[in-house]
Formats: sequence, structure tokens, C-alpha cells
Amino acid sequence: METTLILVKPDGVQRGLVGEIIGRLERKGLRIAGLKMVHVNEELANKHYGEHVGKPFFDSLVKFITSSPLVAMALEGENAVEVARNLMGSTNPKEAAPGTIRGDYGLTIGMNLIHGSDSLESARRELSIFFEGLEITEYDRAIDQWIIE
Ligand code: D4T
Repeated sequence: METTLILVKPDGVQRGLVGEIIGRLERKGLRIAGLKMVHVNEELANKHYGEHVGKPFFDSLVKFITSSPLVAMALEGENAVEVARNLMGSTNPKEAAPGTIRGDYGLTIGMNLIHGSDSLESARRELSIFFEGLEITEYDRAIDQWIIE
């Protein structure tokens, strides 16, 4: 079982799409293991987007992610990393397939609504940035017997 970090970015919160976005991930069968609203500061933004330091879009990325609160979520499930990325769609909403979150709700790459870890290794790193120990909860759901064979 994998756990991935999902962020509903500030544009998703401002546009009132938190429920819609979380609902899509939940209805797929993924389990919410941690959930909170965070107003990211520059230090946290630099940590989370460390791999993009020096890139031309880095400053606008940090400005955007710190501009307003976001919703951070630990999501668990079989192949959760890949499954969540597929539901999100391509990084650039212009190219994201209809039916994906970015494909249905986004227009420009700088406001692409959602972040999802791109590998198990990134997931572990990013989850530790946004959540500590007891904030990620293990529990059973009766419905899982109808989701996972
Ligand atoms: P995140 O990390 O937000 O889930 O997006 P992706 O994993 O899909 O894409 P990424 O890491 O390559 O980009 C991080 C973040 O930067 C914004 N961005 C990206 C941008 O504003 N301009 C650009 O040219 C690129 C490549 C969008 C997502």
C-alpha cells in the first residue's frame, strides 16, 4: 500500500474546488489518511519545491503557493502515487486530458490546482514536510473489501 502527498493548491481553495477535487480522489477508492489546511510560508515552499530552485518559474511558483492557504492531504491506496497522478492529468492544464482534474478545471500551468507526489521517494520526502507522526492515521474501512481484491 502506498501513501502519497496531495495538495489542493491556493487556486483550488480560492475557487471553491476543494470538495470537488477531494471527492474525485476519494471516489476512486483512495483513503484519506491525513488532511489539513496550511498557509505555506517561504521556508516550507523552498523545501517542498527544492528541486526547482534556479528554474525560470521558481519565483512565481513560490509566490503562488504562499499566496493563500492550501489543503494538504495524505492519501493511501494501491498504487496511490500513480493513480493520483493519472486523476490529476498533465502538469500543463492546456494539455491535460478532459476528465482529469487539471483537464476539467485548469487553463494555465502556473495555476494547475493540484500537486501530487511523482514517486514513492518524493512522497516520503513531501509527506514528512507537511505532516508529523500522529497527523497521519491508520484505520480500516469496511468498504475496502469492495475496492481492493
Ligand atoms: P506539481 O509538482 O505542482 O505537482 O506539478 P508537477 O509535478 O506536475 O510538475 P513539476 O514538478 O514539473 O512543476 C511544479 C510546478 O511548477 C509549475 N510550473 C512548472 C510552472 O509554473 N511553469 C513551468 O514551466 C513548469 C514546468 C507547475 C507545477
